[in-house]
Amino acid sequence: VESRDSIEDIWGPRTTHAGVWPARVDERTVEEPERWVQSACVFCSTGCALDIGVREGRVVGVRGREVDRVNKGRLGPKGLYAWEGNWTRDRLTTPLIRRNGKLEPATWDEAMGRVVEKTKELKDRYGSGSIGFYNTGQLFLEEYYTLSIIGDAGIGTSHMDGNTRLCTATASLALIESFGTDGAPGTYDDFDVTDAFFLVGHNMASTQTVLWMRVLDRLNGPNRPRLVVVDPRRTVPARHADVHLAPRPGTNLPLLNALENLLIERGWIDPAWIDAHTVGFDALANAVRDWTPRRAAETTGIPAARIEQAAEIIGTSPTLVSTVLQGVYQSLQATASAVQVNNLHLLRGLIGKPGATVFQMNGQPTAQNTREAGANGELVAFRNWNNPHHIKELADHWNVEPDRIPSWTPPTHAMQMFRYAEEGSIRMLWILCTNPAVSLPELRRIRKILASDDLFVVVNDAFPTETTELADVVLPAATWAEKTGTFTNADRTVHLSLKAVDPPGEARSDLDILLDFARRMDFRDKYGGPLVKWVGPESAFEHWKGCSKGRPCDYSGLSYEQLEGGSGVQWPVREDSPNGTARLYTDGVFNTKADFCELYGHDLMTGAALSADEYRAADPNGRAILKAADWAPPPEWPDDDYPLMLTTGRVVYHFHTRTRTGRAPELQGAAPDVFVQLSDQDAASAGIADGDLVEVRSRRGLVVGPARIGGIDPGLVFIPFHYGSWDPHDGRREREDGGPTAANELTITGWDPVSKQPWFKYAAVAISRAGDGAANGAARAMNPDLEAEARR
Ligand SMILES: Nc1nc2c(c(=O)[nH]1)N[C@H]1C(S)=C(S)[C@@H](COP(=O)(O)OP(=O)(O)OC[C@H]3O[C@@H](n4cnc5c(=O)[nH]c(N)nc54)[C@H](O)[C@@H]3O)O[C@H]1N2
Ligand SMILES: Nc1nc2c(c(=O)[nH]1)N[C@H]1C(S)=C(S)[C@@H](COP(=O)(O)OP(=O)(O)OC[C@H]3O[C@@H](n4cnc5c(=O)[nH]c(N)nc54)[C@H](O)[C@@H]3O)O[C@H]1N2
Ligand code: SF4
Ligand SMILES: [Mo]
Repeated sequence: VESRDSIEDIWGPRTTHAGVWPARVDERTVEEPERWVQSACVFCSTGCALDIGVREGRVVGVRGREVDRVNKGRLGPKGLYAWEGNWTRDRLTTPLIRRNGKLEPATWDEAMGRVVEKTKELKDRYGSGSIGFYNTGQLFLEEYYTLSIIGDAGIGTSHMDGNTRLCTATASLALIESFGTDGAPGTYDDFDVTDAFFLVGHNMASTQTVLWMRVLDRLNGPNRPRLVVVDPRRTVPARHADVHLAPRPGTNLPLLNALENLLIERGWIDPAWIDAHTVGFDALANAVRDWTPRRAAETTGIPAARIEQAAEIIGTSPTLVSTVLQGVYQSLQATASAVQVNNLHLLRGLIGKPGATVFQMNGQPTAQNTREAGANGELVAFRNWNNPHHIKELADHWNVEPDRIPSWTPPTHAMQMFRYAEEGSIRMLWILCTNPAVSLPELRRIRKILASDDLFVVVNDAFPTETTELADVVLPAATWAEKTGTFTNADRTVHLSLKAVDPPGEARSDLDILLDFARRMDFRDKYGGPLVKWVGPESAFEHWKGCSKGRPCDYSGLSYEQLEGGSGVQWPVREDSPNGTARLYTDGVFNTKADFCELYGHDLMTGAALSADEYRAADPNGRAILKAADWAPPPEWPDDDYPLMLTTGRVVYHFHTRTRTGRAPELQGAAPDVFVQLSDQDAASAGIADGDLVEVRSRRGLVVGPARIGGIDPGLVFIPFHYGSWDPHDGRREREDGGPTAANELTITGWDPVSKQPWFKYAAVAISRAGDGAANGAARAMNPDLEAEARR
């Protein structure tokens, strides 16, 4: 059964409305299911609820959950098709250990024995600081929580971070800098009633397809909201926009400063609200004063009149929903820019009210939980590692002495962890559920670090990847549908995902692997009992509830039982609010009290951290913080050798490094190959025709792929980052033409000073023609997303 073809028609038929989004159930099964098992989709942070169809112990389909508040039954292409990639023959089914240079099958006892032996040896000889954990935004809450207690109170290392550093570190920091703690202020229901959308560096049509359906239903329905889109490419949202602002990559900040300036100058602000609920207005007004539309136009390349049009919509719309994503987070001055979008809302008092909020959006399905559970380089449950009371509280909950929880230095961010590994002070890196040999910047360097004999690399993954190939021990992971746990989407909705089938071979859930590790390491609490007191997902969740109690991400009133059957529930869920909380900050009181906040904040220009004393001296005490920043020139500017700018991102049909979507036949068929998107002018001056092979070079490496001409401004090149060296579809290691295809061969080792998120969206490159298009059998449409839209 296929309720619709989501490859051809990505978003499906419209369901317009006058305030309440109707249901539409999308379903796809390849055989008739015997039973349906409740879950949610793990292919983006939208967090669509679905049921898994099971027959004879196999997954045979999915169906959107009509009762769920997030998607009301809808699913997009990845939701409907990607699950098929999970159960291919090449799943990892036994542990592997590297012997004489080769990965060979081993028993769990041997593999875990090796990991434990190495951990103990390094801890004894070099201390806890020789061990690092690099995790993900794709495990379950219970798994992150277990990882956190092991890293913090078990090993005692501050080297733990998630790939959320590449993804939503800026989202979390932008929320903390403005509102005091992490946590999305609004709810998706705001989409149904808002008067305007402002999408900043967010290609929602391709990356959160179901959320885009929700926008489309408004754009095509009564009371059409206005749409402003900031993206250097003519993406699908850009084509629907009332105003499309196409900045030069890396110039979000001057644009946003100019918008703030216009709001203030034209009086499109709410002085009484600003006065009652914020601090920092005067400094902000001062900082943006010189950013006239004309000056911003020079820096960004956007016509001044268009900036004024956008300001008028943003400044006068009665309500506004803004979304911010990788075009900001992975670009220059990431946190500084993301915070300016918060400021636009604060200037108008448009937050905590129906239809009025800012989404510092998430990307990965469970990125929120990495952050909540503190597996991302922050402290558990949005506690402040720099606040001794918070450390004490956590230590009490874990039955350990406070000094066992590392808080003598800031947690090490991922890019720094790889640096320490390069320098040799980190000697063991445990990588869980991420594929850094494709997803980190400057891959030649990353491969060298991971391949080094001085670094012991453990990798938990479900598939062989570019990263497992470089590991010393590979642990085969059970994945979605093969394990139970909870996860939380970008509007704080918690879903329960139940085990539907057994994992293949000897694969085990990451939770079981971590619990086994803790047992073998014999971690103890201060009374001599086991440090990790839970034995499975539900008991982990019960323990987490107590840990989160009283914090913003309060789960204390929630249970597995409550999550079964109906809709997901938005945290905080306290005993007195068992149905959860739609909006935060409805009373205009924010989480900025010095005793409560998650960090004391940073200087947005330099990243310098404020001390506790500095923060307390001017305790915002519940008011939101308006923070300003000025434009800083980019680290690398096009020159004669590298005259173009590269930006990277996604296409609708693939998820990241394609370990699953590359194995799902329909998705791989729809977007089989990397491409290099170029403007007509740049292609013509390099003598490149559509489909010709293009060589793209940066100071760090090279990529070869077919040209796709159009939809982008001159001077800019776009490459999707999905295509690593290993083609999961047919197991090829190399392209037929022999060229590397991973965009990250080209990107820079550099990061935002505040969030430490790397600059994936900015590098200087040169292009040249590398061969005839006809030689490339895979030549496809320029941009699969736009093509599908054109077909409708
Ligand atoms: N199909 C699909 N969906 C996904 C994913 C996937 O891999 N595939 N991954 C999920 C994850 S983890 C994430 S983080 C999200 C990411 O979702 P998005 O952020 O929407 O995706 P990207 O394509 O990385 O980047 C968005 C846009 O930023 C623009 N951009 C580049 N440079 C700049 C700039 O300087 N300024 C501005 N304003 N824009 C710029 C690019 O042209 C691009 O269209 O998607 C999630 N959903
Ligand atoms: N150039 C460029 N680079 C980027 C980006 C960009 O826009 N441009 N975006 C960045 C962003 S936002 C992100 S989120 C990252 C994503 O980068 P990665 O996290 O490296 O990408 P994935 O392919 O999602 O890797 C997840 C891995 O986990 C495995 N896996 C799946 N389920 C399980 C499980 O249950 N347990 C375990 N142990 N493993 C499992 C998968 O097989 C896969 O190998 O890429 C970043 N890199
Ligand atoms: S929008 Fe995201 S969560 Fe929803 S079906 Fe698509 S990939 Fe899955
Ligand atoms: Mo991401």
